[in-house]
Amino acid sequence: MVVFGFFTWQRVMTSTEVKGDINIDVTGHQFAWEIRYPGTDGKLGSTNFRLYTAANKLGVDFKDRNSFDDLSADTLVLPVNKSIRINIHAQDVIHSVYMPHFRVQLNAVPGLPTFFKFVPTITTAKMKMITGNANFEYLLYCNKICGSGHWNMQKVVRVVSQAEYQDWIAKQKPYLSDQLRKELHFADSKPANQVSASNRLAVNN
Ligand SMILES: [Cu+2]
Repeated sequence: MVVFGFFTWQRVMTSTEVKGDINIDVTGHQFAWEIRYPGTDGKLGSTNFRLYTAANKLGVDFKDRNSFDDLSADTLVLPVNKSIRINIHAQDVIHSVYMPHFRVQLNAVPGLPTFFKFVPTITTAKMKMITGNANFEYLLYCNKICGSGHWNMQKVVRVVSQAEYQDWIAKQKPYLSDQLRKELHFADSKPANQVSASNRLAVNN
């Protein structure tokens, strides 16, 4: 059973059918999920737990240029029929990403990033019609009893059309907040995209 299980798991996890058009980081900590989307480059910047501060909760490394346009989101919004790759991280204890409607559940283990790829095929709006429940929402829970605030680890997951997704993503806040910019001693008056790459590295060093 272990051998069959191993090969089945390998097949699921290395499947090329689901490419992962959109890479999203979901990080669990006591007691919330943090969601990070890539910016227009489609790439998430790397992270390093040593860089963790109050303003840089995920320890995003700004020596990696891919980090500069990353976005912070409060809701997991997914375009319908696109392949999604959820990168799963934990910062303190073991949490578990659990999205029952999508049959997705995977542990979030500190120091051991995992991922799951899937394609949402039914929008939230359509599910409202199918279920006859005008308040229907897909949800992301934590499925590990990870502490006293465990019950609070819940996020809304919204599956929308491509157009709605574009609209939504354009409104999300940059992960590189004003506070974080100050912490990293980036030039206060200029947005990151106007600071040259060499400057960015220089001020970061
Ligand atoms: Cu948890």
